[in-house]
Amino acid sequence: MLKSEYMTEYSDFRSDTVTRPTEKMRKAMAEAVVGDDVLGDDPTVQKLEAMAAEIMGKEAGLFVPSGTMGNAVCIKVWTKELEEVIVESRAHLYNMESTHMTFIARVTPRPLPSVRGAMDPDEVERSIRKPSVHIPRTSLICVENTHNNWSGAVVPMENLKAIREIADRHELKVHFDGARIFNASHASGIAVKEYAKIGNSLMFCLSKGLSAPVGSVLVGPKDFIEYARRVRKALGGGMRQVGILAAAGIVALTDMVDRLKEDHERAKKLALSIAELPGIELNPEWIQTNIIIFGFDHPKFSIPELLAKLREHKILALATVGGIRFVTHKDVDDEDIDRAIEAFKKILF
Ligand code: TLP
Repeated sequence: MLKSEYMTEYSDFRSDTVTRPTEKMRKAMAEAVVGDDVLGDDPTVQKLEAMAAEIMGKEAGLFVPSGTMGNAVCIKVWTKELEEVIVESRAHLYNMESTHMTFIARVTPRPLPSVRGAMDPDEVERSIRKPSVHIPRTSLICVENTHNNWSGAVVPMENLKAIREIADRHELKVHFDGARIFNASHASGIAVKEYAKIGNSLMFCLSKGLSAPVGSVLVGPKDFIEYARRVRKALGGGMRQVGILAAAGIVALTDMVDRLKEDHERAKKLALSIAELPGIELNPEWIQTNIIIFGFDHPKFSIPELLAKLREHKILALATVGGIRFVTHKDVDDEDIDRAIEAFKKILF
């Protein structure tokens, strides 16, 4: 454990965003060759962007400070005012990104229900607006995989392909929120490149399970990325010697992808161990990746009370859409899982 790390007495299941950079990342950051990236001079950023584009099978990449900015930039590039975006009703970019769809892109969302993140393709097609002076024009469909607020569900490829076909038939764009696309790929065995084909653009995060300290990457066609670069600048996301951060991102893509399966195994173990406890509403079969969300209905404790009790046992988790969320990641190991299971048992029995 590095001296600069803190809160290590807690088992922190709040998010995979809490992961600290590895020692190899810190070393790569210290040694990174950097330049002014706004002037196009940072070779480490360029290396990361090219690497991301190659991995995802797209023409170009763009390093952005956060997943939220990445999604905001993509929606802004693909849409214009008086347009509408079809989005799954629990999607992160619709619910948890401070309304950038209306605030920045100035378009309206059209939220649709789903079965664990998979929207009904017929309903997607029916929701595409017919041209009229009275109503917005549909221009974009957004998909998310894995689906955070559906407990890290892997949205089936057939469903994504059906949505892509509809988009093609109606000449619409698709933006793919792939914040945790590597988790989806591990769980399904489908290559990230195959998922990336669904989206005209895809955003993925380096700072979640992949453990980089900061950053996400957009990938897409060259002209899209050129315009996205201008939008990023307009939003204040032009960063200077940012190769320092990109260096950690390169280590994330090189070293941290394969270990995600450990996070999935630990999440499954935790889910199976707590599913039967009093008050917990959880189907462990739904846990496919590193996110566990469960409902909680107990005669003695509310959700905030359970979270406070868990905290007394040095276990951190968060309340979210649909209940309580536990996320597994590099910085929780088997001992942390056992500690969480013990704490649940002590509190709920
Ligand atoms: N998710 C975070 C929080 O915002 C809730 C988390 O802890 O899970 N897309 C998806 C699917 C996400 O889960 C997130 C972050 C984002 C986009 C935004 O990424 P950041 O946090 O880098 O802006």
